[in-house]
Amino acid sequence: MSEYFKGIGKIKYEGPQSDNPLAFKYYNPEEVIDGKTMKEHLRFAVAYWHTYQARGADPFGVGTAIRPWDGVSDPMDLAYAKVEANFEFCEKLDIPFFCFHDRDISSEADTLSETNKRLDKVVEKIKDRMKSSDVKLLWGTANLFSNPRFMHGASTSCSADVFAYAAAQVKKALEITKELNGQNYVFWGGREGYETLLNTDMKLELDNLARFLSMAVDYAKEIGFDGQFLIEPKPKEPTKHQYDFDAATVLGFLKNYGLEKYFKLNIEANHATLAQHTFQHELRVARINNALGSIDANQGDLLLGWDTDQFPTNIYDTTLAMYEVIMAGGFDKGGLNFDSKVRRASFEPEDLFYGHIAGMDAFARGFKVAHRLVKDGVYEKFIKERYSSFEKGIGLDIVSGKVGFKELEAYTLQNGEPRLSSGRQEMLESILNQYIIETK
Ligand code: XLS
Ligand code: NI
Ligand code: NI
Repeated sequence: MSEYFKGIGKIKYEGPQSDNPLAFKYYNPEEVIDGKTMKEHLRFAVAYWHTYQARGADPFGVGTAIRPWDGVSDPMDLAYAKVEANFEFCEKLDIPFFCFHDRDISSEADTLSETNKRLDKVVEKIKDRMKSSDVKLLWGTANLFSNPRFMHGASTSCSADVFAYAAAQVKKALEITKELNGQNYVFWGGREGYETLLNTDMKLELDNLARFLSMAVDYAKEIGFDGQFLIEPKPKEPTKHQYDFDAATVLGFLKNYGLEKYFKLNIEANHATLAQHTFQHELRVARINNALGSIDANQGDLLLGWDTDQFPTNIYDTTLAMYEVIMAGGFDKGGLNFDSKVRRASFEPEDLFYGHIAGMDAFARGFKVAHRLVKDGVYEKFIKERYSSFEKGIGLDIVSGKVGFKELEAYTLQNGEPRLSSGRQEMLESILNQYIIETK
């Protein structure tokens, strides 16, 4: 077996004092917190598409990346090389999971049946490599957006043949995800939306999207796939308007079609930014609806209107994200998938390591700060007190449904002007800073 990332050994935890850029400063995979190791709490995953497929191309220039598998031209040899590289990469970084689209692990051939044969061979190779490794599949998905046949969408295409093609592709993607013991299956509707309503039957498209998802639920039952289904909201890009706009929209859609018990959400930080929400907002919406499934860990740029998919380094964001995860009871089948890519000018293989180290340390640190905030009840105590008027008297009558407008008018006529207390936002923000700076 050849080594792909030569000259880079296993990345070790050396602590915050270390000046070795190829070491973890905060992510100590073996450190036990509340009975579980950090590795178990954070459940990091490598995104196949950004790490092994992307080459740094943008609309103004070709790829810049230098990769250890450059020069391998046969599509199967290239696919096998990337499988080897993936396991080596995850093992060197102590990352327990990876995620892929069907077309990341092997490229399309001339026909669907040839494509599926290629896929089977690569899946065999992955299965084989899994025997000697602890690295697992966090989730699989199908790429229903790159091929030109999906120009009008996949399950929301105007063409029934494209709908059928997409169904065939997801059927196979579900089978291989099951075969590889994937913990989840993700639906990200990149082209499930519209460019203009002038040519769009929105009602039919939404109904078809729901039909497609219920076919997936049925087929998963049929083959005994017990992974969690996840929908990944995104408001736009590549399509002008995407139906899975944000967490609240997706939850409303699922309820509308009676699908809510089969799906949870995969929340991506940069998609929250594009929907003009904070990452914390999207996670909170998911959490209070018992639908926080998994996270695509990256960060966007507030000055840019597209998915920059940068490695997450903002400790405030990672802290508040992990706060929501901890309050949701931690990850069950989900995890933190680095849907993140190195910048175009970070073109060397070792930049892939720096990117992941940066993201893992940022989330490890955020997790520790969030853990202290939750343990000390900093915000929960304040919030409980802030809403305490609903625990007694007229407030209790309101929440227990005992009173209506008439009773509330009578109460108010007698009670007079409400007495309020401060929201203390600045004080709470200052405490957040203190925890971020002081947490060891
Ligand atoms: C694109 C999405 C995509 C999904 C998987 O913006 O984030 O990468 O995570 O299809
Ligand atoms: Ni994503
Ligand atoms: Ni994205």
